Amino acid sequence: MARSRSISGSGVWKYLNPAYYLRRPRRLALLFFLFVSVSMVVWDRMNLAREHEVEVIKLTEEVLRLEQMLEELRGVGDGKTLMTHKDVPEDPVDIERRQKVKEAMIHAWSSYEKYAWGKDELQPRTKDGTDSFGGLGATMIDSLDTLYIMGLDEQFQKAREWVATSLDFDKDYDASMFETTIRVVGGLLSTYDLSGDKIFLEKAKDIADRLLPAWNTPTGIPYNIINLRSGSAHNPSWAAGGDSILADSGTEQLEFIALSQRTGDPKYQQKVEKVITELNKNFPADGLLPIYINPDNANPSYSTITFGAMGDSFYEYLLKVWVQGNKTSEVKLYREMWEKSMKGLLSLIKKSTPSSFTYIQEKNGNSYNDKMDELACFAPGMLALGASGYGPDEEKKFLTLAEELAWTCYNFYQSTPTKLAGENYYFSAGQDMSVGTSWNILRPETVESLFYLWRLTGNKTYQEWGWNIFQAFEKNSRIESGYVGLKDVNTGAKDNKMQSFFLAETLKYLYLLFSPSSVISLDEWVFNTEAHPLKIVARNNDQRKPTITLRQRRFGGEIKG
Ligand code: DMJ
Repeated sequence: MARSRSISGSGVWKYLNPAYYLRRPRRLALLFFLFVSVSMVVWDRMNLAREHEVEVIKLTEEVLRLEQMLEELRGVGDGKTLMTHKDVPEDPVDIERRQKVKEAMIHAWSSYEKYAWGKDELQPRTKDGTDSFGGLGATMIDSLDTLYIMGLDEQFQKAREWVATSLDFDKDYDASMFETTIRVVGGLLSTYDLSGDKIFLEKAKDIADRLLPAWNTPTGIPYNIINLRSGSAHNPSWAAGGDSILADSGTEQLEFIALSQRTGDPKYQQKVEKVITELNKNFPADGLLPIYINPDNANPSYSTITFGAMGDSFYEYLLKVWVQGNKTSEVKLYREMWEKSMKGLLSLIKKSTPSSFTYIQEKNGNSYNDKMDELACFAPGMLALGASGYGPDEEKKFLTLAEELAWTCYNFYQSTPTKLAGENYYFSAGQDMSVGTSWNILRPETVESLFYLWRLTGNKTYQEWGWNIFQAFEKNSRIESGYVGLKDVNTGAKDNKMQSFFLAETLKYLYLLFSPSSVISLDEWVFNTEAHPLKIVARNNDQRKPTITLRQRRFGGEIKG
């Protein structure tokens, strides 16, 4: 009993009593010494851990740099180097940033591979996939050429196997012919042009043949929805009066002309060119068409005129078919129509107050709407690409306009707390821009324009802007299982979708923004609206023989021009 009292009573508790130590200075000194030693050890460990973290980051960067050097050496082995065409050595900052973008692609792709393999799109937060395009492997096909261009050989081969063995278009599914064309036909044709592998051409032909009945209308202006198995076609029920949508009907020309060139079968080209000749019959002097067109008589309905949703890529393709056709007399009509539309675009240009941001209005009848979609931010790139076809004065004017619009689009990003752009913006007197619909779904249009402006002006500012946007995606949209959009760019609240165009377009344009201009040179390639590069081929009236000579190249690192 006496022993137990001494442990629970004065025996242990006395050591916690300060008076005990005041009476024993030696013990106090010992205790102080112990406290200082332990603190120093803890502090030392924490410092060491921090130093290790820094070391690991440095090593990761070093690994990326060495990988890059290895790829350059492989390039030398192939008789190519990563020098630009002007033989200027690459800026090391570009190399580092390109690697960072490549790493982002690896993260996006491996998340898709892990959680949504073969599905149309990854839902990163629920870690599963969804078939938003009828189960056509949209992300797989949209990513093929990006993987190829970035030199991600293993990933590319695995995706190629899936295309060869599991991709099946025989589906009782009402597909959007626009989305199917730009993502699937475009993605497959681009990968065929890059790799020379015939499987991609066969698959492109298979899906294009299933889409062809959509053009069987009285005018040849297509219905926008088609059943992939039965070929029965119609327009979406929500479109005004059963009309066809302008962008959906005028954004198949590049892909179907390319398919005719590569197969030697003219039927694809004939269908899509008929649409343009039909629209040209009553093409207005300002080249601006409303977003709804009647497929029975080709009359435009009273509806919005816009360079944003549902109008945008019609104008883009007028220019790009001219580029694809080598800018020859055979494609003169496309350039003429495009130049008319650019007159119309000029009539929609306005400046905000107080900061003088240049923007493109929308129009309905005689009334103008001070609203601009982020989707319309493809326009600076288009203007820069088309400027060189004008004489010197017009060229300068359109290039200046492109640069001004790019500044506005960049500010769509810079003006929000997350530094990511909302879906559209309103302009009001004295207040410049304000976000309308506030989501961001990882769209590419602004970085697409920055890519064109960088390539065509050489101004490094556009690289800086692109890098800032990339960092905002990394900060807000990257999660452990992929990349997500934002429900609201003001709060940063996340959605649950990794859009396939993030891998097809956003990351590809960012990667090319930091690559030499000989990589997918704009003199040799034309990008479809989903960023799938198609090789520019001499146009030949005799479509019986393919006129394309493909570069068959073994895989050996990143593509180098
Ligand atoms: C893509 O599918 C294409 O760029 C299309 O032209 C517009 N919408 C998305 C990206 O925002």
